[in-house]
Amino acid sequence: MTSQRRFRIAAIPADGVGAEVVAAGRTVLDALAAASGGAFAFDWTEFPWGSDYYAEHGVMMPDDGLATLQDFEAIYFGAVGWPTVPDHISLWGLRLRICQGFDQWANVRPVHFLPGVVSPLRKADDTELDWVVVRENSEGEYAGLGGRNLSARGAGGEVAVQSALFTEVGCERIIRFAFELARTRARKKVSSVTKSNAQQYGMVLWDDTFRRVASDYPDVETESVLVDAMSAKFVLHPEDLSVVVASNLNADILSDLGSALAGSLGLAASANLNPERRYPSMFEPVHGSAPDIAGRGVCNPIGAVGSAAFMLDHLGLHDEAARLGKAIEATTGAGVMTPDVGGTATTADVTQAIIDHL
Ligand code: GGG
Repeated sequence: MTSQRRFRIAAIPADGVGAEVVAAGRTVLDALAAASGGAFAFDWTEFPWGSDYYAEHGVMMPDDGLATLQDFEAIYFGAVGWPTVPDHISLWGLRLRICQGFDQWANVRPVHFLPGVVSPLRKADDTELDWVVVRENSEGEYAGLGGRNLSARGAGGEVAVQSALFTEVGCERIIRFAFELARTRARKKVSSVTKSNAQQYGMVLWDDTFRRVASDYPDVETESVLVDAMSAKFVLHPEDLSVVVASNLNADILSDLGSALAGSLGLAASANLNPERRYPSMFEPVHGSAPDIAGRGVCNPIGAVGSAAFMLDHLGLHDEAARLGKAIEATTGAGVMTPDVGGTATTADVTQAIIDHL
């Protein structure tokens, strides 16, 4: 008799639609586990951290939160941000604290075009569009360096400095990650994105590191593109993209653009990886907490369910991850879609349809 594999997963729905999409993802994963005939199961522990927790405790998560999470094999996250808490406090108090505390330095955000979804980019004669944004997730513009001089407050003379941190180690590891990923793809190409004409220190270090690392991958095509030009390329020549690697801020913006071009932010999945596996990795939809539709049962669960497929891959359940990816495609292909992508289905309808297609 083979023994059952049990995976300890920390669920952090956090704010707004986070609760709805994490519930959807958990339902789908539990259905997959049930269909495995007992081969594997998930042991979920849910943490009530987020903006409501902040209202009660004055912090987004407890001081020993990272120590608590360290014992889990993965973290399944919803979304952070709510109008009652300043965005920089909620983001730094939860999502960035986990990403940086657990050195989840690689944030993988595919731009995936699903069957049946109307996209501003897809034309009738299009070849497959499909690329991945690889986001440096530990430093760059989100290093949290800087300060505000409040001494002149009220007189219109306040000064704030926000620095970006670029280390050669940080640049090299994310660029190598992008090259390794490119080698697994049909189109072996890495596009590196900076604004090094204007940001002449950190981003020139990034460009220099990119050139040096690229010489180890002669089988992979390369290009270095400024972020403004890359934004235009996303819209005008997406067929020329495969792996796009960029700093924390640039990739954050580009991945939202990519998700919108693929049809909706609600579709986009992501993985925050600690590739060395010293710490748990975290899987979350790209979208935020969407206060305008939270609690109405109409948010799109596909970004979160796609992130659950990433988590399955990370846990070694590769066949199940592929099966879940196909079930998502079958669901949108059959026209079962939430209003953000032109459908009339509810979150629960889409979740059930994915389960039915497993
Ligand atoms: N699920 C992703 C999420 O909650 N995003 C909210 C947000 O503000 N993110 C900023 C970031 O990705 O750094």
